[in-house]
Amino acid sequence: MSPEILKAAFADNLNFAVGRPAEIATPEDWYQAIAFSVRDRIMHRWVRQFEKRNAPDVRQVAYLSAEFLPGPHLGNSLLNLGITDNARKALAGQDLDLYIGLEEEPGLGNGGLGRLAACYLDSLATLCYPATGYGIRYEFGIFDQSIKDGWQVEVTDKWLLPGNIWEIKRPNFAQVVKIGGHTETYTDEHGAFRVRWIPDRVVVGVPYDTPIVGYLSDSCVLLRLWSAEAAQSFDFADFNRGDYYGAVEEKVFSENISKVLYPNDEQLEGKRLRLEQQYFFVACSIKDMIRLCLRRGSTLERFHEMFCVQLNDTHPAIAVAELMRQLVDKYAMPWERAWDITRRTFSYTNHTLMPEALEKWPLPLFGSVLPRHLEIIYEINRRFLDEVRTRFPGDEGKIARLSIIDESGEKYVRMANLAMVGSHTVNGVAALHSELVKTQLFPDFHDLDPKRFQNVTNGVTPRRFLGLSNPGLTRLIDGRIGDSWLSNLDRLRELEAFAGDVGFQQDWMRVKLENKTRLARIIRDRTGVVVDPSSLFDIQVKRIHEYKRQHLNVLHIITLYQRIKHDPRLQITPRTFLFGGKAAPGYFMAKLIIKLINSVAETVNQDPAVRDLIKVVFLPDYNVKHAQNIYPAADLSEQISTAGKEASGTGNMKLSLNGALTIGTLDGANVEIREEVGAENFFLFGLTCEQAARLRAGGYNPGDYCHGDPELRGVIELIDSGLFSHGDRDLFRPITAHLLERDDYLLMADYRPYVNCQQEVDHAYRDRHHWTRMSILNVARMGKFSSDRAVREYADNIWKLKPFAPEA
Ligand code: CBF
Repeated sequence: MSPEILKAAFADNLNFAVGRPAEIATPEDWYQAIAFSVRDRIMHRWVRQFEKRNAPDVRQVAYLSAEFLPGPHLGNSLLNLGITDNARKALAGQDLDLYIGLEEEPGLGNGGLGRLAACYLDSLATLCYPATGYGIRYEFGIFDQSIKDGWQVEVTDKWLLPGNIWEIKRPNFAQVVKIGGHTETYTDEHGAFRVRWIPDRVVVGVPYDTPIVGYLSDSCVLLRLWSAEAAQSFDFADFNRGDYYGAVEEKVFSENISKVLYPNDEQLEGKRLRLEQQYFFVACSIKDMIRLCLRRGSTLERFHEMFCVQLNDTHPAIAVAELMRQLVDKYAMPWERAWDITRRTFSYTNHTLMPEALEKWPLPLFGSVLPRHLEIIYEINRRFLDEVRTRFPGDEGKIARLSIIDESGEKYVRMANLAMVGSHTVNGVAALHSELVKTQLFPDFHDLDPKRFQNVTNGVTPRRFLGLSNPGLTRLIDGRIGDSWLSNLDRLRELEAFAGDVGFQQDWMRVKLENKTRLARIIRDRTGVVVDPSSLFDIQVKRIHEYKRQHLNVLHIITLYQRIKHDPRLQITPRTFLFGGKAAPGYFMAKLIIKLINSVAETVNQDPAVRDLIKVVFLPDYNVKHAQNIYPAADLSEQISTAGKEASGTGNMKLSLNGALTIGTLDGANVEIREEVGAENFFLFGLTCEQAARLRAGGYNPGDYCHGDPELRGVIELIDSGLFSHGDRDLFRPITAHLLERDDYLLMADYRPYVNCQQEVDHAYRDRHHWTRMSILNVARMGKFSSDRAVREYADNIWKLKPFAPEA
């Protein structure tokens, strides 16, 4: 698409869609005009695909996810359409990057899980698979984080305030969803015994569609997000009686369902509204699939041939019971046939081993929201446990563990068990995690049917996380190996040949320094802290969680601080420690860790004795947009979770893809990253998963580690002395007391190996050529971690899905 055509499109949209003459147009107006022009080109592709998608033999994947975290659309869509350069030319001197930077991102997810879903949509589109992502159009996404006096303050997200150009409302495909009430039996016209659900209330789900364009592929997939509206938003009867508030109450009540994203990452929020949200989007999505199936002239007997449905964690697991309800209650299908179709339709991805994230709903709550589903779940469970009994007669322990209903005390519905029973395949998200899913999480299900278990190691899209966010490195790589690697990441291997080339290394260092200089400017503008771009950028960006161990990183910083204070002539590699991440608003320890980071930053950054050898920064409001500026600038990637706790991680992949070296434990996908990049290019430390288990089993006493290590003891004492808290000796006591008394995440045991490993990092960074060689090799060997590879594995091994043939 030539610059002239784009120029005309921008001018047209500025006039006709935005309604502003160029002479008075603001940057926001220009952003809109460009975005409309780009959307037109995406819609054009979407419309052209209509026939293909609706052909009777096309099977598609429905990716059900309560979270999607796509990041801003404009820059990525320009890249995927291959028109960024021409758009720049069309703007003749205006700053395209400024306009791109104005876009609010849809923060419709908490972290890794939602971002993974967005990477998979990018790859599904790029690889031309027929696919729809179904989710919730939260009016308020993840909160914006600001820092006041070192503490996290949550500010309501308002992503929809400036309007959202990328979505199209489709009221004609709205769905009605029942909630609450009771069930009753009746006999139908054929004399058959049937059940119907009489709800307390109904809400309407209205879909908003965002087409996601693939990279240079002519293909699009759909992101369909449901928004809740009242069935009848204005009750005239109430209004006429003079009850104005009553008249709008129903509207407010219904709309609450899609109002706000629960801001908990890997923590169960057992609230009624959360269950309603889950059911709401699942019910709308299943009905939408049934509609599409019938519209294409198929019977529901073939539902599973037209749709495979991926459950992104247990949040959408109620879909199993909902499809059964539709097939049996509404379409009068015999139970056995409906169950066969259901089992062939669903597959389930587990994303966590954290017990607090495994969803279970108190039975009374569940029954009051979804009375019919509870009956269906009981019936699924009865039939399932009958089978188990014939295989394992008399093993009541096994039966209790496999049951969808937890009856060990107060009764619960276990959503993971429902997902397991209702799916043909379950997968973990990294090799180690998939093993632990078999051996720790679902050993009884594994005994029952080992063939059902698979691994699909996560992947990330190289388009957004290298092509878009790191144009300098992209150009450098293009210059050596051509540009097709963005759609075939294995081609990065060809860079290995240049890893020792001094000229190439110098260019590589130059690009890294430019990226660090840019980030240093952002840090200064957003926090006031001045950092030196030539220092080692040591980066830990992710949700704040005790198992991710941001506080282990802090213990290392305080160790260095202590060493510098004890020895004023000490020489260490100058470092900038950068943290970013949000804490769940109700997670006290996580919020205290943020306060600790900021308090240590305040003390260390201002102490002249430190001679600027270390700087500590907490960059507020970590999100996709900010991440894109951070990854390219990283020298060191902190992946230091307690082994066996991080399912996979994906930030680890994005940082390595941008040339950062990893310091990490053998946890999640770190294991595979290390295998790929080579042990010699990875800083490994800490307990393995088995060692951690043995240590706990043998009676772990964290205090012993502290007492046996004077340096560690000094660090803990320094925190307790009030030095970082203006003399308040109690402020951080919950952290230090937990470390000394319980230390669930084994920081004390891993402290010394971590600090020693950091010393190796310090030495390695002094040899810049060797470091750069390692950095090049990290990038060269990241091919495996493309989301294209992951999506192909899902398509081939789980969904049995074929891509569309490329356009002639
Ligand atoms: O699989 C994607 C990511 O999901 C999580 O973020 C999650 O929410 N369960 C995990 O914590 C990550 O390890 C994982 O990479």
